[in-house]
Amino acid sequence: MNIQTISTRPFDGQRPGTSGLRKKVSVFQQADYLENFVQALFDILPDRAGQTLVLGGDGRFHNRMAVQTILRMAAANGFGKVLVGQGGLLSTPAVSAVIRKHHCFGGVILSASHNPGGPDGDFGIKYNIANGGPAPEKITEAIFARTQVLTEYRTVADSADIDLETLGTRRVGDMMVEVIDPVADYAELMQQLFDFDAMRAWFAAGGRMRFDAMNAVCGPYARAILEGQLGAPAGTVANGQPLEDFGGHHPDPNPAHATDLIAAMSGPQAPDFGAASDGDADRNMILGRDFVVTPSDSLAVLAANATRAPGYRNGLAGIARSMPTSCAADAVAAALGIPCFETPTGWKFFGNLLDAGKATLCGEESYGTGSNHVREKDGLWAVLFWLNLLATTGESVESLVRAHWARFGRHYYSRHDWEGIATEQADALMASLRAQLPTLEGRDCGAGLRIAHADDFAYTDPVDGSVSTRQGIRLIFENGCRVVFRLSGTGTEGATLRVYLERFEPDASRHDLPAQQTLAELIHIADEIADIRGHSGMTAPTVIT
Ligand code: VG1
Ligand code: CO
Repeated sequence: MNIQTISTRPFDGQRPGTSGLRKKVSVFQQADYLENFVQALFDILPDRAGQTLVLGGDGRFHNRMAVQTILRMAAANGFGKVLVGQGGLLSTPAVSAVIRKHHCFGGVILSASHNPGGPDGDFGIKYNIANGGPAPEKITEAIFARTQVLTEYRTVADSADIDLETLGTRRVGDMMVEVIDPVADYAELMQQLFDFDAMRAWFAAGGRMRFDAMNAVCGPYARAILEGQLGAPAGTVANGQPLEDFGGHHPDPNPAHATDLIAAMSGPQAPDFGAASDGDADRNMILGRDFVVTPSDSLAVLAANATRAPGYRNGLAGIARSMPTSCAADAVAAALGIPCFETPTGWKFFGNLLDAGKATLCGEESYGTGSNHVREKDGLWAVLFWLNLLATTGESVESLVRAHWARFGRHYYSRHDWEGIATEQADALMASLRAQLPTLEGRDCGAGLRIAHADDFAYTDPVDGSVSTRQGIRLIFENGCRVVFRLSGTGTEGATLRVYLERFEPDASRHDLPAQQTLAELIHIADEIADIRGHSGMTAPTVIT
């Protein structure tokens, strides 16, 4: 093997955010940019010699080139073998499943998730550890530190691109590369968790579904499982072909970006069940006919009905949710007599709880739901879980959610995103909120809303004791209402302020109100305290979900 050592110099800003390093494609296209990050990663993995790595991405522009680059660097850095998805494709949850099933050392996922793709879009890279989950902060910070002092990287010279299209084994330098079916291991895992016979029967009896894969990586998975194994009619999966630019759309399954699906799910002729997933297939959106399920409610409904799915028949050890996610899951945990953990935003914080057997289901308000079957959130898993519930109860999506509200009360919830704020202005807004914290507790904001508690969320991991601070400003009101402010860690342009709003309504006669109306006072209070309009120079949020 002809190993070549190339000198390089550090790039600024190679610090992974909420979920990996995300930048504009043009940034990643700079000579040595990707190589530096990958070398920094390999450098902090001293035990890598001879190990097996998993590699794949969501198929966005630059995916194929990056796969070839990383294969050459993995060979030059002593890895023994890489399992790479056919065509360079692997969804985020599939990488997690493959790492776990084949006891691999780790995995590299090429994705910027729900961010737009194409030459003018975003690219991203993230590393997952041997448990199949996102690298914890200790590792991402070590990678970043290494990027800042790097002077050279290693690759294999004179190695042509390998064929990623045909399944089978080949070599890059002295390293084995196995091109694997990206769907097989994942589909096998789903069969162990869900009642495939009941779901097959649901379709056979005329149950109708529309799954929008948003021209992202979930298409092949959804087609193989829904249309292939469960007998859903061809065409159930819409936009099932992965495209390098996702057809020019944001592959972001929410009411703002999945407008085609929302339209298709409206009216008496609409299918019974609608769903979508994001760029790397770890997010999900759940819809009934003329009915949208919030992700926080989805987590709570799945938790309350978990024993209906074979994989969860013995019940749940606990539930974990990210801090801004609504407290709907807490109510279920209390009823089940199991713990509910509150973590910072980002799936990496669930890993220890899952590994330790403390939590079985996890969820985030950002359309992320998952369980201990892998160590990532999993879009199609959540969709199959819902389908399993529909098939085994005979209920509709709407009736399941309404029954849930009647039993546990309804947590009205919304997230307002203010995108593209100048970074200094967004930082000033957060600094001002932090400075106000001591004076906020006890403040009467009118409309029966008094702030009982205000803080900057900090988390101590109950398993390894690691502490993460400055995870979002929380205003918790005496009646349980909550407002949370935090800055996004996944964007690539300016700053995005996320404002999370929540109000609990126990009274079943008040479960049919428009969410924005119910939250209007909180929205007003949030704007007043944070002076969002003043800092951003904007008059309204850019995305409301
Ligand atoms: C967002 C979401 C967060 C999620 C993260 C990665 O992060 O809010 O809940 O874990 O994206 O999801 P942020 O920092 O922009 O708020 V994905 O599907 O992009 O891997
Ligand atoms: Co994603």
